[in-house]
Order: sequence, then structure tokens, then C-alpha cells
Amino acid sequence: LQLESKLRQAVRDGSFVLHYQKKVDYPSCRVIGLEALVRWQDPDEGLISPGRFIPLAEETGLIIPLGEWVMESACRQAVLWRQAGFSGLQVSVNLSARQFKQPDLAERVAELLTRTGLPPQCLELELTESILMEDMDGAVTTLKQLKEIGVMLSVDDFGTGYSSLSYLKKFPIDTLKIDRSFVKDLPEDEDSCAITASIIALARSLKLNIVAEGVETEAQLEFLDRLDCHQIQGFLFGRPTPADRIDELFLRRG
Ligand code: G
Ligand code: G
Ligand code: MN
Ligand code: NA
Repeated sequence: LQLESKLRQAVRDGSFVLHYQKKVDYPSCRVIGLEALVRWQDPDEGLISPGRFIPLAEETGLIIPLGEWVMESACRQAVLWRQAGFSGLQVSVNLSARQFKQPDLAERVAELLTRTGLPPQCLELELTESILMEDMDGAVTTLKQLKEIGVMLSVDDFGTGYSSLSYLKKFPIDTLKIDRSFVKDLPEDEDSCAITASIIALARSLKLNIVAEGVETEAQLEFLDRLDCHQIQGFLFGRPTPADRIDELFLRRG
């Protein structure tokens, strides 16, 4: 309860910050997108990672105002980056189950895009596989509404949520993100290699874009490259960092 009231206060005060992690095209190493990851700035504890408060935010409903703040901040930041000349950039935002279930989610997203002036195709919403599988018919409806607006949709942590493959075809999604639990043991572990290769093949046959997350080593990168998986996210290319550090990176690379 104490944490809950602290979190409630933090949502009121806006005591959060977004860090951004690069998604790069390999081997060009061009930055194609940035995933926004929220942190709680607590005066006593410093930066608190989302793993420690997102579940509570979800449980208490605080995820709704917090999630709106995340989406709006990420869109505003994306507009700034576009104005600075990095127009191809896409920003990704993670949605929680409760956010995804809001009946007026699509309207809220549309309104947010209008308010911030971000073109819809520059915003990607990440939904975990388990969120989508919870109510597959409901998910199809919501995804279609979102797709009508023109935002990009990806399935996060893919491979961990017991997807119904027949439903995957009905979801109007753009991208599968291979969960880092499979990437972690590449290329030594045969099962991880087989699963990764199957996910990539599945994505290709469904004409979906594929992103590998959690890439930490050259050996993992090489394995993915051989399977023609070219969109990479992970510590090898960068940890989540504050927006001003991303600015520096763009300035350096042009
Ligand atoms: O950044 P970190 O590795 O600590 O993130 C831990 C988890 O928190 C990840 O699963 C990530 O998707 C989730 N997360 C980070 N930011 C957000 C957010 O803004 N909203 C939601 N719903 N989840 C987030
Ligand atoms: O669930 P989601 O994919 O949104 O989780 C994103 C989280 O994964 C972030 O908190 C980020 O810090 C973490 N992450 C990103 N890249 C790597 C990586 O290469 N290794 C590890 N261990 N974690 C990563
Ligand atoms: Mn994610
Ligand atoms: Na993920």
C-alpha cells in the first residue's frame, strides 16, 4: 500500500523519465527506430526500473494515466527528432494489457497523434503475445482500429506466449519481435537456434517484419544475419539511454 500511494503521487507529479533503446538495421548499422522504456525517478531510490512498478501500475489502474504520459512524451520526442532531420525514425511504445483493453484506445491514440503532429506511421505500439492471446477476437477488433489510424503494430516477446498461429494470420500486425530468451543462447544452443530459425521463417511466410531483441554478442548477430534477420535491438548496439544521449549519437553519426 505504501508503494501504491508513492506511485500514485509519482503519476500526479510526473516523476518519470523515458529512456530510449536503438533498433538498428544490420549491417548498415543505421538507426531505424527507438523503443521508449519508462523509469521512475524517485528522490530517495533514484531510477526505478519498470519491472518493479509496471505490474503494480497495471493492478491499480495507474497504468492508464502513466501509459498516456509515456505515449505522449515519446510522440513529442519523436517530433523533435524529426524536426532535427531524422525523419525516418520510428518510436516504439509498450502497451500493457489494461491499456490495450480500453474501449476508446484507438480514439485516444488518434487524438494524441493529432495533438502532437506525429505522422501515424512513425509510432509503433508493442503488444506482448500474451496480451493478444487473452482475448483473440477482441484483439483483432482493436488491432484493426489501430491499423486504420496508420500506426505500426508489433508483437513483443514473440515465442513466449503460446500463440495460436491461425490467429496470427488474422491480426493486422507488422512485426514480430523474437524474445530475448531465444536470442540469449544463440548460436550454441541447438533448440534456441531451431526456434529462432522457425520464427524467422514464420514471419517471412506471413510477410511480417522481424526484429531480434536482446542481442548482446557478435556471435548472436552473425547467426541472425545468416538467417537474414536484419533488424536488431540489444546491448551490443546500445542500452536504453536518456533522449539527450540519443541526440549526441545522432549528431556524431549525422
Ligand atoms: O527497461 P526494462 O528492461 O527494465 O523493462 C522491463 C519491462 O518493462 C519490459 O518488459 C518492458 O517492456 C516494460 N516496460 C518498459 N517501459 C514500459 C512502458 O512504458 N509501458 C509498459 N506497459 N511496459 C513498459
Ligand atoms: O519486454 P521488452 O522487450 O519491452 O523489454 C525491453 C527490456 O529489455 C528493456 O528493459 C531493456 O533494458 C531490456 N534489454 C534490451 N536489450 C537487452 C539486451 O541485450 N540484454 C538484456 N539482458 N536485456 C536487454
Ligand atoms: Mn518492448
Ligand atoms: Na520484448
